[in-house]
Amino acid sequence: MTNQTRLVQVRQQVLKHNDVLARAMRQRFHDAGVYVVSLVSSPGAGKTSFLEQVLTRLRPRHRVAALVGDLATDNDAQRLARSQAPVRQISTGTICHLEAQMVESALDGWRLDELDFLFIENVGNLVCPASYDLGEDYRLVLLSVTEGEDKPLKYPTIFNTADAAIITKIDLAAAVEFDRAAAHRNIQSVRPGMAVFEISSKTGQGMDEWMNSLEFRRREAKRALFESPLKNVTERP
Ligand SMILES: Nc1nc2c(ncn2[C@@H]2O[C@H](COP(=O)(O)OP(=O)(O)OP(=O)(O)O)[C@@H](O)[C@H]2O)c(=O)[nH]1
Ligand SMILES: [Mg+2]
Repeated sequence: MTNQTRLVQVRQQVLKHNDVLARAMRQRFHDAGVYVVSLVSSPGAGKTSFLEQVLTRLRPRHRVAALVGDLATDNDAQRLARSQAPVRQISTGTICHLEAQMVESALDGWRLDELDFLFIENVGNLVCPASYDLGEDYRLVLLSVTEGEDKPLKYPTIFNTADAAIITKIDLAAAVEFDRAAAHRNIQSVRPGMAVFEISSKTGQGMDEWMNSLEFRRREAKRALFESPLKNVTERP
């Protein structure tokens, strides 16, 4: 057996182990009635800024909490905690993505049945997080206008594993000559029919529409579980 073959086998075992745990966690989330949303993007695309807005807007009406992953620092957890929601930082050290096991450990001691929404901000990376199911109901991929319209074409896997895309920093679109039509075309060519939202965490543009869509999705997910509980456990493609 070559070293290459062994490496591939170990990687497959790690991914399989992650999938099994993620599946169990998805069931646990559904049983507790908490709707779980994860966020993936390149570093600095605006995940934490967006989540600060989302947590602050949801808090008056819903019970919300967040986990946030980074290689180092608890900067993002401190920022998110300003919303008054419970927040925990996951420090991954040298690992470029979150894994189901890390999420499970970070949830230790939290009563999931006392939450309506749990948000998980992944490590900023457009490659590694794509392979790791975290048991979430809804995965968002964020793309900022400053990154270039071609990112969906260059990193198709992360767009393929997400349920919706958010174009962030739309307030900067004109300054960086963002080609809106090209960005939408590229997203749709990778993932036809994908829902796409344009938002600015600075001005609030597009936030109302996105919040309405999130609440609608949660209601629909609850209704689907109620009508067909056997469909409870699903896997991320
Ligand atoms: N103009 C503008 N700037 C933004 C917006 N959203 C985020 N930023 C800025 O972009 C930078 C990165 O934002 P973060 O929210 O930290 O991005 P992130 O994706 O959480 O970054 P990592 O967790 O390090 O991957 C910060 O300087 C933000 O102030 C936006 O909507 N408009
Ligand atoms: Mg962040």
